[in-house]
Amino acid sequence: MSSPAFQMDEGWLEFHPSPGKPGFSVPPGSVDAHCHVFGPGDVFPYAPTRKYTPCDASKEQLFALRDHLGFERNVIVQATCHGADNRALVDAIAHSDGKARGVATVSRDISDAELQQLDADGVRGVRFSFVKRLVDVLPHDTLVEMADRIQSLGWHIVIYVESRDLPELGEFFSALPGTIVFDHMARPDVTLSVDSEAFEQFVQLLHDNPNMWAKVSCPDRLSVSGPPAYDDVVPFARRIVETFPDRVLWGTDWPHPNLKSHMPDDGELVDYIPKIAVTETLQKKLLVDNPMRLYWPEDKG
Ligand code: 0GY
Repeated sequence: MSSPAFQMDEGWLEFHPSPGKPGFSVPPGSVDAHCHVFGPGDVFPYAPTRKYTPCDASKEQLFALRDHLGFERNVIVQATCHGADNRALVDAIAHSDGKARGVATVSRDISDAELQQLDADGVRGVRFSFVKRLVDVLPHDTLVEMADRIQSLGWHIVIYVESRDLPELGEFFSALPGTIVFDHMARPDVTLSVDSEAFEQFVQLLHDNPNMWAKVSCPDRLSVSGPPAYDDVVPFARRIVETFPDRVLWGTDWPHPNLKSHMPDDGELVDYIPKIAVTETLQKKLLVDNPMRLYWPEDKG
């Protein structure tokens, strides 16, 4: 559904209305470390510069999904349809009873006082998209400047980029200070082999830069073989989880913006987790220890 103020894009796929209960029980304290809220547009308007108009996807619906899937916390990531207006994100965190943290998008002219306010609001990182269909201008200069400015806050950087652009951008990312997290394993082409040069390059980038992390999220976005198994993505995610067990995060990506082929059942996405993190130790690192270290360091025993 969209608000009266905004008409969602024609052909927009809405999130699953009644996801199944996962067969896999996530460990206690699990964090869904990549999800979004959209609007509602009549309360938190979508950005004039947006590249898509989604259906509304509220904080209440997100928190209901969290509980249904057995997660305890969310990391809400600012979606490009809200531009650098983080009000919907901040509002969701404020109503989460401390169970949500956020990754914001900021413009270059943000003041130090505004950054500090976002920190007080529960933001712990800034996101930059290098995916050309989602942004007008690639954010090189802002990213360099912001990377320095956020160090004193202890924040990290989230980068959304596609693997085909990594050869050009890898060196640039390697020069950035602090923790860098890549969304969706930098979107590998899963029709290539897991040992292909393209994926090797991503593995090497993480290997060479111990400050770099990866989200092993979004099989639904990367898969060609499709749901519910997403078998073609498994070797890629599994390799990253097993090679860098202390630097991986997982998230539902609810409400799944811009999907074209199908809308995943979020319960089935949870059932994908034990295929990529095959031991209890790996599952706990992926779902609890790593996100807690990055987003709730004060709560880590
Ligand atoms: C995602 C993926 C997408 C969109 C966004 O912020 C966004 O608009 O992230 C996408 O279209 O691939 O991570 O949710």
